[in-house]
Amino acid sequence: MAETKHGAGGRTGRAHPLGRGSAALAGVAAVVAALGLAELVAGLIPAAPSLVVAVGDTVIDSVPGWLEQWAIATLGTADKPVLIGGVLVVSVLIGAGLGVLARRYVILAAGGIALFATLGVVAALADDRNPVFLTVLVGLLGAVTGIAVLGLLVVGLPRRAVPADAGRPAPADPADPGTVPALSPLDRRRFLAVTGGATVLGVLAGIGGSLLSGRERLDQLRAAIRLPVPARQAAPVPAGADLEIPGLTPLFTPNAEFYRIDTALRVPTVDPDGWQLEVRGMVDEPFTLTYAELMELPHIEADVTLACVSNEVGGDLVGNARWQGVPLRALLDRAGLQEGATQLIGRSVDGFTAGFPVLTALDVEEAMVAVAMNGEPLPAEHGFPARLVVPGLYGYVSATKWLSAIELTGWDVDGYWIPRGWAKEGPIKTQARIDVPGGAVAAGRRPIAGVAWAPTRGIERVEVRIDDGPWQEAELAEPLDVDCWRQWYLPWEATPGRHRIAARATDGRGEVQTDERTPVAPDGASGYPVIEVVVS
Ligand SMILES: Nc1nc2c(c(=O)[nH]1)N[C@H]1C(S)=C(S)[C@@H](COP(=O)(O)O)O[C@H]1N2
Ligand SMILES: [Mo]
Repeated sequence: MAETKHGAGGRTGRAHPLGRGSAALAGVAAVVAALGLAELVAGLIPAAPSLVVAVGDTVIDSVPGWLEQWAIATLGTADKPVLIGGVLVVSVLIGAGLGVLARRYVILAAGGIALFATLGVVAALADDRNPVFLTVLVGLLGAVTGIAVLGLLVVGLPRRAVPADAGRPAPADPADPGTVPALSPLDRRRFLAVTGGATVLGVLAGIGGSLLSGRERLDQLRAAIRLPVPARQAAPVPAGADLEIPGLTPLFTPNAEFYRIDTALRVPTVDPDGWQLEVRGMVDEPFTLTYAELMELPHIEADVTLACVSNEVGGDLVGNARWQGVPLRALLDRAGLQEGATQLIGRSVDGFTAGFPVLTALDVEEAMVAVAMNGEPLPAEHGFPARLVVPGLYGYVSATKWLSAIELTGWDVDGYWIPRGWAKEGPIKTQARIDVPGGAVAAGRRPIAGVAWAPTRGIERVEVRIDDGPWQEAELAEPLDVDCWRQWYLPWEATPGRHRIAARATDGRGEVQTDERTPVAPDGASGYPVIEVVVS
């Protein structure tokens, strides 16, 4: 218990119980906790600014032009994370310095934290879109948190609040009769716990806050967008296209339930105002479109079922939506294809690429740069502000989200997944899926129902086999479009016992889906879907 004898550190004139290294750690913990809390509040309250981003913006605005150009040229799209990282590193170093300072001059160190927060507030207020009250609130919360953590770690707790060691009463301090403010430093174990805890919580709060704030802002932007009326609208949905059988997949998959597959660790949040789509490569006239320009071109609407090559037989990595956007053919006509331009590569803001035959883009009228999904601007997860949708091709070769460029190349260039062992070409295989009944049911009349898809070819027939019985033809829902899945059902008199139900689809060209079972790699799973049903 030697530490407690020192009372409030420097006051006694003896060496401070915290070493320089520990004090520096305490300062880092204080700054990380302060920044983390400030970021979290900024993320939770949409109008509240991120002070870290504000400081970063100020740095961009104040560095000389040549330095900024150099940063963009050498770092590319990584410039922003690098800048934010730089602000954080400097902050942590300042924290360490303030921690060491606090061993002797705790009030000065607290003032340093307050000054540090003030700088953030001043930087944010330089942007007059940031409301004064919320900006000051964020700064204040950060400063109070930082000072509290630093004070706790460097000065300690009020003596009474320090629990006695292992039940023994804390020994009285002869130098401290109890009339002076009684503070005592934390023991080593508590010091480490508080330092580590504040740092970890600060980091988590900061990550959470920055994730939230990006999304908040994006959702505000999306909500403000007005979609143009398409020049060519999708055909009205015929009565009877959706059988509305309980448990059966609806004809249109709501956006919130649409499967999501991508390599992005964090959903890219792309501001449409700064976004551009480049059409380049083997074309006569490369050009660039802003979001506003893309919205002014004639739009089409198309109902298209999208499927992932990783979808297992019977799996749910497939969905159907009404897409709106600009047909690829119009963009290619404008650019003028050069000889040898056999592949269209979609490039994403996050570096992802996917390529498919140019002929597909020319032949399939509904292949488009989509800006809307089921009547609203693309959700962030599904590629806002723009993505490719190409009927008939698996997403990994075609459906680039957060699209930044359309590149015309020869066939030798490979998209992201090709060197990773997936097939160069990815036409969607004809598939059926059984949705109902699921698992166990009571005996009686039960529909067997599901969906089947063969985008660009359509579905002509679905057959069902129960146990070792004959293939029976299912009823089909009214067709919506050859690019969409089609619902089907078969009335069934379920008898007690265990049953195996299989299904198979025939596409619009009369080809029955293959019975041959293949895994998803390299070009998509095949084989009939089979379910087991227990009837009681
Ligand atoms: N930028 C980007 N786009 C991408 C991907 C990706 O990883 N990154 N994955 C593709 C794959 S494999 C599929 S199946 C579809 C899925 O689209 P969804 O998430 O909107 O359903 O997006 C495609 N577009
Ligand atoms: Mo996929």
